[in-house]
Amino acid sequence: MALIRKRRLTNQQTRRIEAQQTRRIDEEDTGDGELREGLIIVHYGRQLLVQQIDSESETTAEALAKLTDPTQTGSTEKTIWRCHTRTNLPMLVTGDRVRFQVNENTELGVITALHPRTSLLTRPDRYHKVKPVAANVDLIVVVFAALPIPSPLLIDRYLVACHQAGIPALLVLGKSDLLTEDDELKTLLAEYHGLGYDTLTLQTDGDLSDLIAKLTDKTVVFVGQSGVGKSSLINALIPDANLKVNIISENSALGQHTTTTTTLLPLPNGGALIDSPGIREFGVWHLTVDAIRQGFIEMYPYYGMCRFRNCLHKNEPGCALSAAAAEGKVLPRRLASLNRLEDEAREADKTS
Ligand SMILES: Nc1nc2c(ncn2[C@@H]2O[C@H](COP(=O)(O)OP(=O)(O)O)[C@@H](O)[C@H]2O)c(=O)[nH]1
Ligand SMILES: [Mg+2]
Ligand SMILES: [Zn+2]
Repeated sequence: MALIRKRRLTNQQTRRIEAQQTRRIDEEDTGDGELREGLIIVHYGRQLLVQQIDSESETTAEALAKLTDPTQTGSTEKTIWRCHTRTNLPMLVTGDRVRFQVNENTELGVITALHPRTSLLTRPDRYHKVKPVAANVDLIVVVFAALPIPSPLLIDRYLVACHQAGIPALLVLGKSDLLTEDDELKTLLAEYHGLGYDTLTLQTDGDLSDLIAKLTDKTVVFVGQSGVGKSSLINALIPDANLKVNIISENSALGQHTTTTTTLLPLPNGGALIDSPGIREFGVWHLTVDAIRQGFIEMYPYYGMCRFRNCLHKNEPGCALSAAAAEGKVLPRRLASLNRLEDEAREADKTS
């Protein structure tokens, strides 16, 4: 992803950016030895753990593939460093790619540069300010299941949030052992597939090879209602995932905060998983009307086609969206979702 983005820059732009970064590093040079390339694998507040990698040009998956599992005992070389960050950098998060230096005496690192991000996941903090939680994620796995009973509206919300973040979604219908022959959830999943979303049906103790194939070499997060089976799936993909998170946190003396850290773990077949309670809250907060419209991709041909500019698409005369729903060109359920989310957004704007 980083490479693709770079190619879009002109050579001149690239040189200018490199010059800026180099200058910043010269200024910040702590005199603590070589410049290293890194991947942030844990962040908790201002404390960060950085996995040293070979080069800036590698993808995160390529970089991780070369490393021995840091949680395996017997690995001799130290490759994970506890770091703090320069105050002139933006708030850094798990998944970020950085340049850093290590003080050989204290074994503490200083992050001196942040490489361009391909994506950034955010969530509101307790003061309703937007807070970054993970960077460079390239796939969001939205999990739902027969139990707890899913809300299609919630799935639509997640999809809007994925669009807003500019990250593709994979819709997973889990706990397939609970599905009946002609389960309406199968129809629901097929509808999303029909809209162009990638979908998968599975059960945690079943064949996960299709899921593994879709995650390979990507940096992914799992989102979805509590109880749908995210942790179970994560543990099936990464044996002892919880234990590994604990080991990494304890090694860094962040142990007491394990439950609130955001951690990156390598996927055994390539790629990485970023997880935290904060990430699981992704997509459930206030969305803007603009983001909501953009998140309903099948409605694009009808936006702006209604007779009245301020049409609310609730059966006003000449409403292009209502007509499309009546003619079966869009799903009435999705139009209802769109209206409901827009109402909610307008209501929130009024009260805030
Ligand atoms: N029937 C069934 N239950 C599952 C499956 N996967 C997980 N569960 C159960 O669903 C419950 C919630 O799972 P958990 O992984 O904690 O969900 P999370 O809250 O999304 O992390 C647990 O009791 C799991 O044992 C599955 O494939 N089928
Ligand atoms: Mg869980
Ligand atoms: Zn309309």
